[in-house]
Amino acid sequence: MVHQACIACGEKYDADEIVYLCKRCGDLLEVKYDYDVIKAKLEKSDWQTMTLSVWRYKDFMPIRDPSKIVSLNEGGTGLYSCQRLVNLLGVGQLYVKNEGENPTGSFKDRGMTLGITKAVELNMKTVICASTGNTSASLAAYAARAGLQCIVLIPSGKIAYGKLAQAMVYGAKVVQIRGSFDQALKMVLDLSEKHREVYLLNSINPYRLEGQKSLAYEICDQLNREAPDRVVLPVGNAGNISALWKGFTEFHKLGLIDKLPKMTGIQAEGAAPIARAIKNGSNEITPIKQPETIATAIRIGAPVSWKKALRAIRESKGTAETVTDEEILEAQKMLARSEGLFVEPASASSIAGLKKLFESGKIDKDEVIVCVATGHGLKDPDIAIKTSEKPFEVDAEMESIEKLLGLSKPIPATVVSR
Ligand code: AN7
Repeated sequence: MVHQACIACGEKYDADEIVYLCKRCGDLLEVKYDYDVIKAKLEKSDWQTMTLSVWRYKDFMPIRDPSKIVSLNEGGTGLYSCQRLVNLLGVGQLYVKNEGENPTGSFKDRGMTLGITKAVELNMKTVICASTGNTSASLAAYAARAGLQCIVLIPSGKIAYGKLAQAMVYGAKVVQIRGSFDQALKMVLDLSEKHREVYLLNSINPYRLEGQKSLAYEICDQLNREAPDRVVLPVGNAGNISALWKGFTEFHKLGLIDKLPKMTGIQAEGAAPIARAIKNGSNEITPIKQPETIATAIRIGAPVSWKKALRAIRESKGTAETVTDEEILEAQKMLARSEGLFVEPASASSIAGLKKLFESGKIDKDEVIVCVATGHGLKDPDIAIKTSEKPFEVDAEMESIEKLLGLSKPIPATVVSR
């Protein structure tokens, strides 16, 4: 039977109980399955012939009625082999999973298609989240798709414009909090516990992570049913690294892959409580009061899923690293210019972290690595414009353009070779 359980004390909760933290000990919950039941379902299922998408994996998901799924065609994103980047970095083998291809431009859509489907199953009419941007954009879209009211709390003045535009145009009630993301998250949690008619869809809600685990399944399927040696991804609130690890371990338990990847989390230097705990060998994190980074998506000082993330990193024998804003911006350009993949700064931190870990000898040359590019570059156009060369401006005359391009001496047509 599908149910929810506390990750610390094991207390069980019904799959349909609306509960965000364990009532006994206050820790996080996770969704639990009987894997023999899933195995039996898979034997009768046509999932392996379906196109790659979140819902190819519906037999692995905690939903009752597939006809009620709220979808915008999420998942099925490209896994790009990046040879030019390999040459630049010197690493063995590298793929980038481009989550910017999702309907609202980030991996959050994987969690929201499931989270909103669950909200509809539970007959909820209003959904809420706190967000550094992408969660709010995604929730607003899926709420609109399902006809639900949506409220989003964002730290005022500190989210990327593309994301704000999305939340606004999808019709969410957008509330800017004069404070940090961490304060906004505390507020939506308290609010949804007090007002039970408001359903919380931050990643503290374990159903969100069930959707996001599909990212791990897809990576394995795209690598012909094999896990990579290592997965490198940005860590903010730490839901995604927890979700991916759950996905990989489930595929492993079900006998679909025979090894597990090393989970490698990257944080921005000014917002790195998890990376610090890993480096210090600590079992706790020390929250950061005023997190700072240009990668606003991961400007988070008190990651809610820290305990799940530390477990994922340690159980998988992975690691964590911090990167500076400068390194993030350099990686963003490098990925765009070497592979044609334009990702937002938070996403580029995975490339920056990979570079750093490889250069310091912490990643081996023979590893097959997947970097998760979590969100599209157009989410934050201001940064890209600020850090790139300015466009040239000339008069609308052939001569001016030729001069600018250094094309002043025409080559006779006959000697132009192809
Ligand atoms: C592009 O939107 O937390 O470690 O509120 O937007 O699962 O939090 C965004 C997070 C990485 C970190 N990359 O993922 C939010 C929010 C991008 C992101 C992360 C986020 P988690």
